[in-house]
Order: sequence, then structure tokens, then C-alpha cells
Amino acid sequence: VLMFTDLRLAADGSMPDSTMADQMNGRVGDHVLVNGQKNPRLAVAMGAKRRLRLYNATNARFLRLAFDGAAMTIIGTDGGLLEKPVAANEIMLSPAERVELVVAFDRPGAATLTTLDYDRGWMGAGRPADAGLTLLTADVAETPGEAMPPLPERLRPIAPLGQPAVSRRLVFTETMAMNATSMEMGFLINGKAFDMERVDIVARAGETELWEIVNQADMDHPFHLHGTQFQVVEHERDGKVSKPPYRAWKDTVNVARGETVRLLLRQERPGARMYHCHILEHEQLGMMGIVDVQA
Ligand SMILES: [Cu+2]
Repeated sequence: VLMFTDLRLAADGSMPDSTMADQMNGRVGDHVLVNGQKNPRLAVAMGAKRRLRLYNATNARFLRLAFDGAAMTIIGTDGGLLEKPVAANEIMLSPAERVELVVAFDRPGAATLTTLDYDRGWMGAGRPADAGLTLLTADVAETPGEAMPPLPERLRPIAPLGQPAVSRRLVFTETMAMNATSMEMGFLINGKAFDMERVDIVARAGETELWEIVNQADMDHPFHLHGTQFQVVEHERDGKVSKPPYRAWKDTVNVARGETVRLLLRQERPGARMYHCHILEHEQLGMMGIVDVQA
């Protein structure tokens, strides 16, 4: 398990208070840690494979990752295994997303998990360094280890959710109100800020729904839904529609600025629960709603 967190420290080792930029972008730390350590090392034999489950447990850092010196194969996402393994040169994990990989260490020497540049629509000054961070180093021995069997061709079936009975549209926007002393950000869904006393969506248990998440804001927002797993069916940006490279169960998907993401979902368990942007400041400043699932 590789749990990514990030931490901001002042020169004296204390944790500074959040700033206005943190309210807008979500607080990002200066030090990206893996399981609480900075660039931990992993010793592996040549030819070894490791199954790694990656969690983006940072508040607001978008992790675009590549393995330098080792080959990655995606085998799972937020909601478990894919239908079959998919080779990948890089992976993108927005806050709260997870991915499961098999990494093959076939070359002796250091293999490093590094970050690539990703512009998530930073507002104001102080955009953190995204690219060129080494998060984990695997020391691959000269001596080959025991031969490892190839991955199975089939992991499990994922049945498509099929035709939706209901379609919903959720439009994300940002607002900024200035007064003499401060600036207040708001993050809205369909023009409304979250209200604990308001039910935004009434759904029926067992019914398939199409949710269209439209990001009209200037920043990316990782959309997260409670209670079930969804299937992303398409992305649309600048009039161009694209399909995801594989079918998967997910509970978090990045909706890039200017993008529309369409997903299919079905809630089975009755009860009221949330959907929200997973950047905590955005959710606190309004970008959250309640779906009440009725039996
Ligand atoms: Cu957000």
C-alpha cells in the first residue's frame, strides 16, 4: 500500500495556518510523503513484480505519476479490479482517487516513482512544484529473483450499467465576493451552496442514473460520490467526446475545468448521503449536495 499525503512545515517545524490561496485552491503541502516517509526505498530482486495500491490521500494535490525504470500495469481502480490488465506509461490520481498496479522491475539499478507536470487550474500565486518530485525509489538488485508468472488475462467481468432511467445534470461553478477587508470564495453545484437541511436529489434504490458533471469553473474538481461505485462513460471538452480507456468501478473522478464527465450509477442502499468535490475547502465552501435514496 502506498498512501500519499503531503505536509506543509514552517522553518521552525510548525504547521502554518491556511492562507487565502489555500481557501481557493485547497491546501497543498510542500513535502509529499509515501506512507509517512519522504522518498522511502524498496529493495527488490531483478525481474520481481510488486502489486501496489496507490491512494491519493492528499487534500488538494493532483498526482500525475510515472515509474522511471519499471513498467506499470493497471489492474484496479477505486472500486477494485479491472476486467483485464492495462499497460500504462503514466497514471493520474486526483485527490481521493486510488489505483492498483503491478510494477515489473526488470532492470538493475534505481527505479523511481516520480511526478509529472499537471496544471489543475491554480488560482493566484504560489503554485506548488508539481513535476520532478521523486516519491519512492526501488533498488533493483543485479541478481534475478524467482521467476514470476504472467498476469492473468482476465481479472473479473464488469457488466455495463446499461440504459439509465433518469438523467441529472450537476453544474460546478465558483464565485468570488470582495469586501473592504477580505475576499470570500464560494463553490457551487447548480448555483447553490451546500445546505445540510436540503435534499438536492431524490433517487430510487436499484434504478440506473446518468449523471452529467459539468465543470464551468476555473479549477479542476475531483467529484466523489458516497454509497456506491459508478462507471465513467465519457468525457467531453471543447466539443470533443472521448471514452475512458477501460471500464472500471470508481467513486471519485476528476472533472477538469471546462470539462463534462458523464457517468452511470446505481444506488442500492436506501438513505441520505453526500456527493462533493473532494478538495476539503471546496466542499466546506459549498460544493456538496445530498442525495436521498428511497426504497
Ligand atoms: Cu473542488
